[in-house]
Amino acid sequence: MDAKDKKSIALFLESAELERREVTRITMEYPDLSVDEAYEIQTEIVNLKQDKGHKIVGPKMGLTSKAKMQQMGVEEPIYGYVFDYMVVPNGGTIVIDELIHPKVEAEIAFVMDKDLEGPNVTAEQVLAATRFVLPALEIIDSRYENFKFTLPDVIADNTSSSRVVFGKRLVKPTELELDLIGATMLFNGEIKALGASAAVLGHPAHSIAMLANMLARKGGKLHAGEAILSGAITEAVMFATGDYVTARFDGLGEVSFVAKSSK
Ligand code: OOG
Ligand code: MG
Repeated sequence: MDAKDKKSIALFLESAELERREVTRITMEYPDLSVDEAYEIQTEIVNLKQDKGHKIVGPKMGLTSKAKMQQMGVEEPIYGYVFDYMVVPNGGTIVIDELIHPKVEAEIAFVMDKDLEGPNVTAEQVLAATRFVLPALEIIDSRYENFKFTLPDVIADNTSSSRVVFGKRLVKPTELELDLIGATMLFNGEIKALGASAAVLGHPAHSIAMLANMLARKGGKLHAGEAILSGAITEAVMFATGDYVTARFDGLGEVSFVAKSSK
């Protein structure tokens, strides 16, 4: 696969996002697509978005729990990027017809005080470099038919990044047992999913350390001030117009949105 192919796949996936269209997964046409090539396609998508003036809010980790890896039929965590136009204010509206077949999951986000560069970054170093953690709801929306993909497919598709809602409570990581945070996700007051933060690679700081180390392979790093999603604590659940979605986290408060149709 040459650079031109990677650019055209990036355009194909980005237009699927912007036109809210599900598409056949790219490994149907390119069955030998490697993980490295998939990250190069992802980089092309990041370039396309930056060329349009969109800013990176932060990188995100995905597929960090056994449950998630099983749910999606893949074997290793992945990373992608969240952009400014994806952020919805806490309590705000997700316009459902802007999206294809969105799902929501509860996560803990980290904001770094200092840049952090791998390799060999540890969870302890992450905690020492963290300004605060905050609760989040991530809305993922695979551009692929039926939300079905292989590992290279989902990496190329910027790890299904679509929307994110951050909570308001900012807490120093040392004030919490960050691996023992219980979270519930409710739709219209009814529990739809629940979990504990240890689901995220044993400890969410471990996920952030792994991210720093994965980025280092490409000369990248975590930047001070970025809001970084550490990966889903709960399973991802489909929602529909009219749903009022809330996640409640032990020690971190709540975060919510309402799903509406533009019509
Ligand atoms: C990929 C994104 C997964 C997470 O937290 O696990 C993710 C997907 O499942 O579509 O964001
Ligand atoms: Mg996620």
